[in-house]
Amino acid sequence: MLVSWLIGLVLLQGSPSLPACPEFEVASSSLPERRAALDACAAAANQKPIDFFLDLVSKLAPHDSRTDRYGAVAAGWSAEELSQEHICARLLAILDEKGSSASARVVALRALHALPPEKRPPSARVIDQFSIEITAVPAQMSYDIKAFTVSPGALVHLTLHNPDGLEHNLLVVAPGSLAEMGTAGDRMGQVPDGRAKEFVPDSAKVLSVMGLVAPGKSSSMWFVAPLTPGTYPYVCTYPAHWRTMNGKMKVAAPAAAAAQ
Ligand SMILES: [Cu+2]
Repeated sequence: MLVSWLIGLVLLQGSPSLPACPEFEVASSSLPERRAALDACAAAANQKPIDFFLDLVSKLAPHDSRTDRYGAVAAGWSAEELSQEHICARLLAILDEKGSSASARVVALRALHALPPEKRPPSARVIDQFSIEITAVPAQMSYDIKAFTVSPGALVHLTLHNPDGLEHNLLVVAPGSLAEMGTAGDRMGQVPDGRAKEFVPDSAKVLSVMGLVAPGKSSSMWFVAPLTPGTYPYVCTYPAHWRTMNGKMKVAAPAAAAAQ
């Protein structure tokens, strides 16, 4: 524990604007282990754990692979701490800030969602959460669900089950960009680091990312639905899969969704 304190202290002193907490980032850590590491790093930085945590959150890159783990930590925080006025203000700033990454926004929204509605700031009192499970149909190169509808800005929890014999991923992409992102995935099959990048194109048109799911496994991701209504394709960009392995996420206000 002392070592992790010292590492955190050294790293913090080396780059005061960029908090770091190596023990917190260990992928295999359990939630209690993660919280203990975070508490130690925050103490070393002379900060309250939740403030230290929000500093880390604000640094999350778009489609950061740690997003779900950060979100689980956020959702596990006590209502007393999360509902403090300055914490709510910070969470709302991360949500609203144009410069915040998609990953930072989803962690902030999960923290607000963890609060009972009456303890949320008024502008976040109603948070629409939508859960969906999609299965890769064995030997069909397709998802079992071809379309679903969410409301703008909803907190979405999407699980992908893969009982197929091949790996698959699932990306939510910008309206009209299915073929462009699909062919970009195809090209990644021909470059050395394509697989290391899990065939995820480096493009602003990629809105949400679930990396490769191995045969027989399931994985899930959280994301915030776009605010702009429209039809957002979801697609597997493993080379040669995209033409049949895709679907449509419709973003529509609740009244419009009910009328569909
Ligand atoms: Cu696939």
